[in-house]
Amino acid sequence: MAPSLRFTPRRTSRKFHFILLLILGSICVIGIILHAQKISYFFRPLWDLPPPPFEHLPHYYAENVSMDDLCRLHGWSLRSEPRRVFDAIIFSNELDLLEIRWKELYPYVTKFVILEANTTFTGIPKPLYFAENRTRFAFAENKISHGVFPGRIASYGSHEDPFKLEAEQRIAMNHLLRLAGISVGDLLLMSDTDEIPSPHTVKLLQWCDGIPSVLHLEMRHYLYSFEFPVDYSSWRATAHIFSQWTQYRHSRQTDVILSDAGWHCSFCFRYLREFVFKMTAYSHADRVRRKDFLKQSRIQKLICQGDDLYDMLPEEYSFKNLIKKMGSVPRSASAVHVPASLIENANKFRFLLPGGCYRSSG
Ligand SMILES: *[C@@H]1O[C@H](CO)[C@@H](O)[C@H](O)[C@H]1NC(C)=O
Ligand SMILES: *[C@@H]1O[C@H](CO)[C@@H](O)[C@H](O)[C@H]1NC(C)=O
Ligand SMILES: CC(=O)N[C@H]1CO[C@H](CO)[C@@H](O)[C@@H]1O
Repeated sequence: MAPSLRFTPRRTSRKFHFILLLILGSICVIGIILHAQKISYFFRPLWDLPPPPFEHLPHYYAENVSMDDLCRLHGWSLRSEPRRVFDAIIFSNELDLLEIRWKELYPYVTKFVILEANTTFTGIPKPLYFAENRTRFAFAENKISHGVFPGRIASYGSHEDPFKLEAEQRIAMNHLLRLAGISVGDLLLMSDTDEIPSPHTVKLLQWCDGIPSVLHLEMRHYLYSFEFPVDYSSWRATAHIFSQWTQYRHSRQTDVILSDAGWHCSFCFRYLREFVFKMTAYSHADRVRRKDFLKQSRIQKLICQGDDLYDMLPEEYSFKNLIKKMGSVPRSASAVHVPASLIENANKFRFLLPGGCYRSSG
């Protein structure tokens, strides 16, 4: 109230404001330095331009329509004999989906080419899950071509460049494909284990002449199981007519995509410990902050709600996807357009079907 009191601190107050600004400014700078990675990640949508849109090829299919008619509907023509098919994957730990995939594609595939590394992309040692469980895949043994990629262990505190290791694995895959006997004109499928082309799609591509030499495969995207269909956003899988210049890749390669060509089941694991492995495989143990996020009971709850594990996911998931997938995925009671090998083995794969969201810790 007293005017004299209000007056005297004026100068000191200016000085005080200046010092306060200085302190706040320094805190900001320190904060930015400490969290540079996170902040640049946050602004990634600004520098990570979206890919150009795809040209969607219509895809026709119904049971009992002849191959000749199907080829002609697509503007292609029937071959006198089918192309040989090579199915190439770089494997991590998705044993259940691998079984469904190989049972689904077995009749059409010449060689299942599978490469697995003994470290993760970030240089953490990992078991050779496929090699250790190979007897489970005896049904496909005559068609398996398996290779081990010798990874490097990153020393504590240092980080292997995941992009470099990934590039090396792709080169190893090119080599393994040649060892498996691929030749010019064969059909080569490049995808992750959990991106499963539908059998009729593979049959169409192996029986028709005139198909594009490189083609993306659009897949229905599911989360945790076939109970939670997300959308049709999966596009990374490709089919190639092999030439001497074909290189193994898992990125944008052409503008053409064949619609509704399979299933992409993300995080479709049987055991809670497999979720934890997937979530930590990309980061060093010392970088997994907020360990409580990995608690199995929390993961179980999110799975049954179709809710996103997004706050536990590794950094590779872009901001845009995070925003898009923030809501929970509505539950579906349909198990109709799903892999036949899943329905034929429904008891073994309950956890992938409607009502099967409870997982054991394993
Ligand atoms: C489909 O074809 C099979 C064998 O060619 C035949 O047994 C079956 O009756 C056909 N189904 C329909 C719906 O036409
Ligand atoms: C991976 O395999 C290579 C070659 O067999 C071996 O030299 C290396 O020690 C292995 N690394 C791990 C982490 O097991
Ligand atoms: C899912 C599964 O069968 N995993 C087995 C794979 O092989 C390892 C090592 O032999 C076993 O410990 C797992 O139980």
